[in-house]
Amino acid sequence: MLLLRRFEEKVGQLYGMQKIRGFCHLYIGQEAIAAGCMTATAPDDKFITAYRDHALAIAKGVTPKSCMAELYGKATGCSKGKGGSMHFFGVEHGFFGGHGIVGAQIGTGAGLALAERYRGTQNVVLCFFGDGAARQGMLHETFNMAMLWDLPVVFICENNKYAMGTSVARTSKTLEIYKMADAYEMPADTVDGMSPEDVHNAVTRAVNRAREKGGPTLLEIVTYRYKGHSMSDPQKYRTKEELEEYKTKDPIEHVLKVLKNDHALTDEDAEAIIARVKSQVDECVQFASLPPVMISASSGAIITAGRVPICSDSRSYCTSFSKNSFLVVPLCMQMIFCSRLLLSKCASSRNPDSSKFIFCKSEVVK
Ligand SMILES: Cc1ncc(C[n+]2csc(CCOP(=O)(O)OP(=O)(O)O)c2C)c(N)n1
Ligand SMILES: [Mg+2]
Repeated sequence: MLLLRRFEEKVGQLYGMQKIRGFCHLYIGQEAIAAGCMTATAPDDKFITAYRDHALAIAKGVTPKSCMAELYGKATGCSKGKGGSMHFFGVEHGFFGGHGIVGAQIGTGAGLALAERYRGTQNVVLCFFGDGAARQGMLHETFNMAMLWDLPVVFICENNKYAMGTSVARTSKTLEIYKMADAYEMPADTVDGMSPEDVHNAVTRAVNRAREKGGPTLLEIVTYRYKGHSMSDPQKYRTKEELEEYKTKDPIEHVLKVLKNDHALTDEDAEAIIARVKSQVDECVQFASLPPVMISASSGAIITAGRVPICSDSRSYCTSFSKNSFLVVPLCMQMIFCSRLLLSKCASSRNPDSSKFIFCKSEVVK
């Protein structure tokens, strides 16, 4: 949890320094969910989530260095620098994104569970979505089919109280989201998302049920994000008092107390952990700041280059190899590149000539 927190605090700083650009949604405050889900699942289980994906990717085993490099738009990033903050991927670690369309991953998550069932594995899919996504039609269609086919999936609604600036109360008569499972006779529970232990226990129960062919579960994990919806959120929809109230339940502080009181953690031990995490995050920044690299389109190998084309973020521009030429790539083209990344998982299927265009936020190295 401390690594997730410090990683994202650093991301916030780097964003302010314009080292990281584009859309960026922080998970700070919600770390107990990532921690409890990680400890309650096995490496072969799968995670899929929305755009608030940094912490869940790291919890699933995607390396923090490759995550930071992704934020910098580097080819060494977990999505080869083509996805950015919202589209982290690590299929080899069981992390299936990183999705920007609210609620879309609910159907895709059930599809992943269907694949596991089809292949006859014991693996379970954890499918994360927000309270806002719970209002999407996709949820209802998916719940129906997932129950009908007893799919091995745990639906996790991270209820952080707001969808952008809109509170749950302004969008639904049903304030307790877990009750939406009743219509499909799906087992459901509500969980304190500020307690990693509670998250662990509830997810363990749901995962066991899914492994034993008991079908899906809906868990509404009640949490809070300390930061705005994204980096450009004036947060006028909530009070400072509300925020401060949740900070008193901070999961990291809570675990620190438990470790000190019940597990003989000393102040020196705690300092050592904090120092280790700090240097780990510093190493991530150093790694992401390395000169840009490019990937060979024919072999997939990473080749360092004196100067590579750049793309400052998913909404802006991309430069070509030549020093002064400046190629504007529209968003639709970038989306095609991103979908190709998802389909092929790497750039190796591309025409060698297309290696001229690599999405990279770093500065041009002379
Ligand atoms: C289909 C669709 N509609 C609208 C948006 C714009 N949008 C982006 S994030 C968001 C709020 C989603 O809130 P929630 O599901 O609670 O997730 P949280 O941001 O709180 O993690 C909206 C409406 C979108 N990306 N996709
Ligand atoms: Mg929300």
